[in-house]
Amino acid sequence: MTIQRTDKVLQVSKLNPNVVNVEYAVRGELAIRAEQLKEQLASTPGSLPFKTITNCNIGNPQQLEQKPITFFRQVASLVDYPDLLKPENAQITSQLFKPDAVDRARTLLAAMGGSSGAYSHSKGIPLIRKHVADFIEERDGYPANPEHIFLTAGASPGVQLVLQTLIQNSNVGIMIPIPQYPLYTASIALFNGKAVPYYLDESAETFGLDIVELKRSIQEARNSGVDVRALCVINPGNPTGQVLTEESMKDIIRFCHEEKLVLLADEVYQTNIYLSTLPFHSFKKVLKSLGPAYEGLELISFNSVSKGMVGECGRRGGYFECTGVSDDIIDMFYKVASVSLCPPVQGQVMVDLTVRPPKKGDPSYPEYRAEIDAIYESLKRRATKLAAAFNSLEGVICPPAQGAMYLFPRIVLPQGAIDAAQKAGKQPDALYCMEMLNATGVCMVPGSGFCQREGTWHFRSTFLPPENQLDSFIDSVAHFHNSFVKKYSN
Ligand code: DCS
Repeated sequence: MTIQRTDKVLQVSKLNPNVVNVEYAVRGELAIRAEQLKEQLASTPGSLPFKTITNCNIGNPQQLEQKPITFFRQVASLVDYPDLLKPENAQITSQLFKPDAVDRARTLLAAMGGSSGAYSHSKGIPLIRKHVADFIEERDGYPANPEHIFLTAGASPGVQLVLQTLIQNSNVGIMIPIPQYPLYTASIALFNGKAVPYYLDESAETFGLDIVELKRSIQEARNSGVDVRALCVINPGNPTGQVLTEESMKDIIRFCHEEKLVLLADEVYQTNIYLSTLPFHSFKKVLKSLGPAYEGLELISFNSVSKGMVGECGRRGGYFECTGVSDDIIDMFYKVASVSLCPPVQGQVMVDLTVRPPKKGDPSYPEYRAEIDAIYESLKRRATKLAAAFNSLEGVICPPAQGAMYLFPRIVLPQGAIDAAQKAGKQPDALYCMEMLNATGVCMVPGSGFCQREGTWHFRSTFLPPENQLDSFIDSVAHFHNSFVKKYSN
């Protein structure tokens, strides 16, 4: 006989309220509807006015046909199936894999004690952390210490580990950009801290970061009693795509120094840079260039294998580097990392490959270079083409992408749409995105999911749809937009 339980222990009203309060738009209402439509297309083909779902809601390049980098996957397969490295398989292996892939796999296997199925050190495999430190040194021209580097399962758990440790109580404030990537609002809510918004200055050209606004924001928060402890900067920006100048980064560092803030630098898009006039500078390099006066500043920088030209989001690899952070704090991070045992070893392998790709003269270099360059050039072309297409729509202003993987156009919605949204209990840009999804199969994220200045509406689209599908993608979005404006203007 089964016992009927009428009063479940697990009820929303009895859960951790911080969990209940979390919102995460890139995987929210729109993404859920997109999944339903995908299932409908599979079970009842022809039942919808489109044939496929195009997921522009998330920066997930390989979901949209981007090919993995051959060398990376070769090493990953050899590491996962080391029988291929046995002498009796040498002939097959040499037909399929270049010698540098075989060498790298052997080195990595030795560094992980022989199997990718074993737990590693909780901060990540020491050799890979050493390679990350070498990469940072070469990138910035300043030394990096492997003991100050933590490998993580993508940048997200790194950000969460740091926020969780930093948020001492519910009065601790973390400054975040608005618009922001919702990892920040969601994690701050989860750990019961206070998000302290600073607004990026939107123009037709870009989203600027202004020190006057940082001062306003911290002043306002402190006046209302919030204990502001850290400033988060996303550079290049998500969803806003701006790239900071070195001057502006120096101002931010000085601001953090004066205000006694930890600087959290989210640099996951550091190779997604599209203008030669706006190169990427790491906060670590700019901080070091300012000399001993700023030595004391605490900086934590994040990177990931999910972005760039690598796009290996599903492998879950990333790292963070601590600069100017005391050893006892690093020990606390280590303790928390140990609770999750270790980051995925496959993700760590991807970090190794990302920071130590084939070099000129290596057998795999020509193919590697060609693949990276092709992805980069294509991303740049798609960014430009899509921004132009958005700008040609009535009531839409779209700054070009200086970096990252997204466009974040501002949209002026007809009053009819705003009224209809209010009636449906939705944000107007959420209504726009939902109607777009239902009409075209294109899934974007409304600006309200990233927060935005009150009274403005946006949507975020990746520019990741394959290049050969971009024209039809643009046509269907433009067709939808015109019908939407017409429908709600009457
Ligand atoms: N930081 C920023 C600014 C991001 O955009 C993302 C992912 C992350 C961190 C975390 O990525 P990983 O954990 O995979 O390293 N961006 C999400 C987005 O906006 N679309 O796709 C995922």
